[in-house]
Amino acid sequence: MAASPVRTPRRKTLALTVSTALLALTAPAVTATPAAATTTAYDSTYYRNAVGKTGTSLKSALHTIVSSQTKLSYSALWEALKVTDQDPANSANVVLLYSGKSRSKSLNGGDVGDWNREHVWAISHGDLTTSTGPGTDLHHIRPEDVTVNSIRGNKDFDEGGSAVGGTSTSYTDSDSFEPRDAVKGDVARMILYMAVRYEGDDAWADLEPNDKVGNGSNPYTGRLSVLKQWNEQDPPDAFEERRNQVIYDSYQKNRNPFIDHPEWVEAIW
Ligand SMILES: [Ca+2]
Ligand SMILES: [Ca+2]
Repeated sequence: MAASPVRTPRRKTLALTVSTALLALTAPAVTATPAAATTTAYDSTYYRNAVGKTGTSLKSALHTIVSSQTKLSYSALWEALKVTDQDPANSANVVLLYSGKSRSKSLNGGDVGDWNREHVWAISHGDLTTSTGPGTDLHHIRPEDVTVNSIRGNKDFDEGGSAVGGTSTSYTDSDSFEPRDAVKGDVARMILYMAVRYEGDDAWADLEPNDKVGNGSNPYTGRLSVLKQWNEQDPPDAFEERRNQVIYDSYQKNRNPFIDHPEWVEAIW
């Protein structure tokens, strides 16, 4: 990794604090703006048993909804990722999650310079394996440069560290990884999808977020307070929404509820 500036956590910037304070002088009860309530075309159909609920009742309803799905094999992920993560500006390429680079679809593999299958919920956190199940769930698997994927390893997500070689905007330190700003919310929504989808009522571990880093092989991923912040600062964009739709229409027949309704993150956690 090249020498690079060390970045310190910036969970709340001075600028935000000052501007909030100034706003407080001129307007009553101004607080950090949570993700706005949204309505989608699926509210009266796919989400009809979840709309209006909060807390564990919402989480339970969403678990039932998203658990009805088609499952892919590990090998089938290669071709699926070429569709779900296609570069909108170049249909011969995929966009790599953490580096943001556009790379030829044909460079899938395990050599330096290739892209491979990054498990955003790290395989070791709850022993996902690559058998059909959470370890092959397309909702949290993204193309990434082989070397960058290896640097992320099984680290939890948090802010801070040094710039990751091969990317200009992702950071890492000894126990955590910070994705580039444009995908911070994507990462948060993928982790929280996994928490709702996998509740320990099948052959797999009950996956849950917590507010720690260094979770190792435990079925947890952190840091929840940071993921919640990322969900708000990076709302779903056209790329993420298209991806959710393609997975629903063409592969798994289930949706990531937090892409459709980012405000459900706060409603549950
Ligand atoms: Ca994003
Ligand atoms: Ca769970």
